[in-house]
Amino acid sequence: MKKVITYGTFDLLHYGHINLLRRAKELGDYLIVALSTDEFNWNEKQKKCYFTYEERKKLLEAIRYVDLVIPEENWEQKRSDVKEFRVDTFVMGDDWEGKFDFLKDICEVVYLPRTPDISTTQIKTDLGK
Ligand code: C2G
Repeated sequence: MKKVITYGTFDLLHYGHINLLRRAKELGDYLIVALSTDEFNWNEKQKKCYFTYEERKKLLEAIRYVDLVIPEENWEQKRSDVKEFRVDTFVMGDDWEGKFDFLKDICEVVYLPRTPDISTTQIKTDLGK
């Protein structure tokens, strides 16, 4: 069974996220999503999520492409996650191009093109108008 992992905040879930998850799942048989906790988002990414971790987790678990959701609590856990879950392929959108190449000694690293013209920031901006 080929296992794939990806990481993210996935707040205000939108079709760009779904496109990423669908393509990530197409690279294997089992997709793990490491979901950024509220603390990690605020302390490390200065992101204040609209939905809590538990709410975002429920949304992701309802997606047909997602097999398991685990918490992302720090930047350093990727290597141990890949080893612990015996992951074959690490996937991120290409806004992260090159940033996780250090994992190439233990798994395949794939950067997928982002879906254009959609982002949580844009949604918040548009709704604020
Ligand atoms: N994404 C995409 N197209 C968009 C928006 C997002 O393909 N229009 C992808 C991103 O490239 C990322 C995933 O969807 O791979 C989740 O996006 P975010 O929730 O913004 O994740 P991010 O804050 O980049 O967190 O340790 C890694 C970080 O947790 C990544």
